[in-house]
Amino acid sequence: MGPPLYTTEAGRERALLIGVLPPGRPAWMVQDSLDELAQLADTAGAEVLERVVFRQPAPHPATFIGRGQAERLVAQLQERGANVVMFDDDLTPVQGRNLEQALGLKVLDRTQLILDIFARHARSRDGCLQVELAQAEYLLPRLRRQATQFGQQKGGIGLSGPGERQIEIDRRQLQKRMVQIRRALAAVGRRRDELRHGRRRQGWSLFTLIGYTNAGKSTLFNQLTGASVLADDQLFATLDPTTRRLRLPNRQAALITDTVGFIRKLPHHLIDAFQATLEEVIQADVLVHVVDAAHPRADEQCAAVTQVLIELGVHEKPIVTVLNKCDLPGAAAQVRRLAERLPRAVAVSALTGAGLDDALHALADCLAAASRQLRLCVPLSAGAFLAALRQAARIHAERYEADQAWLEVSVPLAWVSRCAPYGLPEDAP
Ligand SMILES: Nc1nc2c(ncn2[C@@H]2O[C@H](COP(=O)(O)OP(=O)(O)OP(=O)(O)O)[C@@H](O)[C@H]2O)c(=O)[nH]1
Ligand SMILES: [Mg+2]
Repeated sequence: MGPPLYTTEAGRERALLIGVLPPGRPAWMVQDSLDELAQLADTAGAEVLERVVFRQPAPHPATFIGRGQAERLVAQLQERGANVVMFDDDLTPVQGRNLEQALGLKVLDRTQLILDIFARHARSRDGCLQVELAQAEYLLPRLRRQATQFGQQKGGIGLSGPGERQIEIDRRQLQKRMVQIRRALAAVGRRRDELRHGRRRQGWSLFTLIGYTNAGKSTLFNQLTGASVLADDQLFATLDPTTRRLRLPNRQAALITDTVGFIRKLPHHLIDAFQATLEEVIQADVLVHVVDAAHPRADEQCAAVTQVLIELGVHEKPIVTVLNKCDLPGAAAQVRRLAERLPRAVAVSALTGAGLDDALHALADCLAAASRQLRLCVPLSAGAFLAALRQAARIHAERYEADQAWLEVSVPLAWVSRCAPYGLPEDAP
């Protein structure tokens, strides 16, 4: 792939963070969101100099903050020696352009910051392509702003001139590139589909880890599977889904997938860009919701995750809640409260390993609840089927005769159709 379309310069940015608080709302709401923005800025390599909160009822359509506020901000920026301003909310292309002109330096919004982190963390070809597409979608309506930044001042608003023609060419190049990326991603998607169908044919059950970014999904994944996926105190350390085998306490073999984390105010086209993660979520037999139980805003984070699940139409899937980071002070009180209102909650520390056995039992129980009990009569000549069945199913009873086996099993829902030829009449659908 080509160079990233848009990146910020790491390490050299000195940032002022801007949040907006509507009157009547408690101050913690914006502070909390700014905490997260500061963490995003830090992950992107910027130094946070100061936070500024403006109180105003609604964003100004042209400049987001009021003109008077913008003027005061210029003075503050100069005083602090900032070279970038980061807004906690998304800016329209017009607001971004006007603000850059009014403030005289680089203006980023939350989406740009997240995109930048995604660009830094993407490793697989698939992940890189998806980030590039999300960047292009973000950039397209903002090309004029980019072009003026690069000194093509002639094509002002509503004028046509050499600058404007340049923008047209850039736009066409960008659109061409987007078509190429979509084509490449479709091919990758087909390959993933084949892989998944292969897994399904073999009857593997799938657990998919989901949760707010930094909740400890990768740490838990590594503990459960012995993998060594990067787990880091950064937001969006994981971008590419990874799948490994998982052995449950009842010896049933299953698969578990680690995925990209969710975050509040995640713009929709960014979610769409992470097709691979979405597919893993949609295909899962059981979702494993990992929660940072020591986080002061654990409730809001859970709500944000639930909201994404609703948007994806998968909130009715079987779900196990893993209340993580129980080794940290402050977790205990929250665990009790969260456990009361979240489905099938278990408390663990993925770091120390405490509670992991309970978690595995909870996964097995949930899968069992998501499976069907069948009575089968299988000819011994179907040896391959029997061997695969033993891997995928829980066997409650079995009896062998000269040329056939009688079995009572629990199979994942994905296995029901595969077992149909051997089902005894009362199990027939
Ligand atoms: N104290 C403590 N820290 C933990 C625990 N689990 C994870 N962490 C830490 O939390 C941070 C984030 O962990 P990750 O496993 O990378 O979290 P993630 O959910 O995969 O994060 P993203 O991939 O960025 O969305 C790391 O610094 C981990 O060491 C835990 O049980 N206790
Ligand atoms: Mg991770």
